Amino acid sequence: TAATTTGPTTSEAERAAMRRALALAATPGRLPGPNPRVGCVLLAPDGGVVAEGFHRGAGTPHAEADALLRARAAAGPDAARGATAVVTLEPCAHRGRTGPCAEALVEAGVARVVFAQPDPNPVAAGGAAVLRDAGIDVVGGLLADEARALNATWTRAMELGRPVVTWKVAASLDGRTAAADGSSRWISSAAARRDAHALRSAVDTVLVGTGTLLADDPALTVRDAATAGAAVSQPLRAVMGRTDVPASARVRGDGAPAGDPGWVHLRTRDPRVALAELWALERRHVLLEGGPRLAAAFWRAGLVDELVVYVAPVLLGAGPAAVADLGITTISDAARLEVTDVTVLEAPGEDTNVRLTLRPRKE
Ligand code: AOF
Ligand code: ZN
Repeated sequence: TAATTTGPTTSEAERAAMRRALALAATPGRLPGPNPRVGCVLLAPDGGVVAEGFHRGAGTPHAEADALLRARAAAGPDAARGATAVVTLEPCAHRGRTGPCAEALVEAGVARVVFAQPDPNPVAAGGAAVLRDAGIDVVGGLLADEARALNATWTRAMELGRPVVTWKVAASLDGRTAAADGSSRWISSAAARRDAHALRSAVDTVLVGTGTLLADDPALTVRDAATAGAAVSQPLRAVMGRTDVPASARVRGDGAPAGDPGWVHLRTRDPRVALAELWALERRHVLLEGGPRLAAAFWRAGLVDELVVYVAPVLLGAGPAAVADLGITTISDAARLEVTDVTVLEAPGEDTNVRLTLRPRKE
């Protein structure tokens, strides 16, 4: 893909503008939600910057629309005529909450569009063809890897057509998530629990089974993240299973923090059905937080994309395992994973915990 990031098809001014557009896209403080980070720079024919824009979150103008608005505010209705639009994502061809940007660029009279990542969202894709059909010069792929990295999980979800699934486990050295009597506070250290809350704030959905709900009554909110102090984004709380959720369950959100996105009960045991329902709610990244049967169902369905395991230097010898029966009876059938990161979590006065990040090996 390196071949598509440079070459004779773009100018130095366009490459510099794309780097600026990537930086704009990464501007902090955007709204939580289902949309990608996107930046846009409008260049005059002489290479000077006409206007810049970026997307602030679902329901607000797309990056291209934002840049066009600013150009017009600064220089009138014809501000973008003959300009080159440099965008980190292929302009959209659909009317969703806003858009379509490809048509807006045509109407604004831009002469050329340089974009980084082709839009992996089948609903919105096709903007490059719309622009070419209107006689606009279009180049795609400039710094595409950087643009993809900026929206790595979003891109993966779009390609999968379902939310990305991260399975989180907090366990003893012998892989148990609670003692024999069900008590589980506190296997992990405070540093590991803080880290796990930061993980929660990085996803848009936290999912547990009704078994875990009834056993632990988890609140599933972000309370203790490393980002404490700043506004923390709260995930949707999802419960999966046929059993009713008690009226008193904490997941319902009594005393939920500001910006609470609420909760949902998915009345199914089928992980595919659950993910389809979450996809319909525009969820892009689900954190599986228990219990062992839910984890086994997702694993057996091939629906775990990533694992994060907090290992505590604690032995229990009995108690529930992190995952239920996977149908494996002999070692040659063992599920084998690849470790992508090892982080030692240490804090004064507490036990050292280790965070392993893993992904399933592709067969
Ligand atoms: C964005 N921001 O700057 C661009 C996007 O339903 P909507 O209107 O929110 O559209 C979302 C889709 O539009 C998104 O998934 C992506 O495919 C496309 N382009 N989206 O949120 C932008 N340019
Ligand atoms: Zn758009």
